[in-house]
Amino acid sequence: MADKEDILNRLHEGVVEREKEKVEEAANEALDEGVAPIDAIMDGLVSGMSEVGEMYDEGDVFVPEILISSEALYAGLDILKPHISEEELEMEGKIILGVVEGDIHDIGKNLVKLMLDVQGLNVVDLGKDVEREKFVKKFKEEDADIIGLSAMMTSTMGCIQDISEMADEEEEDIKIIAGGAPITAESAKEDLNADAYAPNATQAPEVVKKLINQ
Ligand code: B1M
Repeated sequence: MADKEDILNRLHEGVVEREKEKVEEAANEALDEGVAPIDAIMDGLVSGMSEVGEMYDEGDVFVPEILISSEALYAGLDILKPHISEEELEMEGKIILGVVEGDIHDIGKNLVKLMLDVQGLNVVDLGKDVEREKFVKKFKEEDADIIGLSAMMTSTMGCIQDISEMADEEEEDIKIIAGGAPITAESAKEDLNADAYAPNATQAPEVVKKLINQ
């Protein structure tokens, strides 16, 4: 019988080594052995993808390898996601979520979506490379509570400030949470004029909850 650490390691390695079947096998084993799906996702799959990110930065892997790693990650997610406990559904509210214009990095946003989804929040996912104007427009159409913006490049994070300015022009108080690798808590508030920031998908639900209740 495999222990939790061994299963998490295999999920991590499967993503790093781009072995979809290894990930699928370990994900099924995680369910059989009672490993919490959220732990398997965050401490196995996401931790593996973080290592792939570092390898890319070091020039050890390139774009095609990254895409195969992310396919392995999604294969694991497909198995684990339906088993996340219903008891975790404790949030109320609606968020308009998307990756900003010019940016197609959506793995992080999809994980944030997953974490909000499983806690019961109504997530309207606009996808990636979303035109600036669309966020506020959808917010009004959907009568949402907040907007969530993800940006992964220094060249695209400025969109958050543009969207925030558009939100300020509206009569109602539109709150924005921002996240993504080049953003810090400080830059989110001071440079991009966001109301809140979450460093990762695990912490996002708590920050979103606070923002909705403000
Ligand atoms: Co690109 N890429 N990429 N890339 N890519 C980065 C981001 C880069 C840092 C790599 C590098 O050069 N070192 C760099 C940006 C440099 C910069 O501006 N600072 C870069 C570049 C330059 C590019 C291209 C321009 C390359 C090229 O074509 N020359 C191109 C851009 C295309 C475009 O967007 N227009 C490009 C393309 C790609 C791929 C398509 C190959 C692929 C994306 C696949 C996809 O997402 N579907 C890709 C990838 C995978 C990466 C790296 C390797 C990994 C990103 C990732 O998925 N991380 C990345 C290097 C790195 O990060 N070390 C890199 C794993 C993910 C789980 O983490 O996305 O940070 P992350 O999300 C976290 C948190 O940030 C947070 O929670 C998430 C989960 O915990 N978070 C939020 C994210 N959004 C949030 C929102 C919130 C709250 C928290 O509230 C709303």
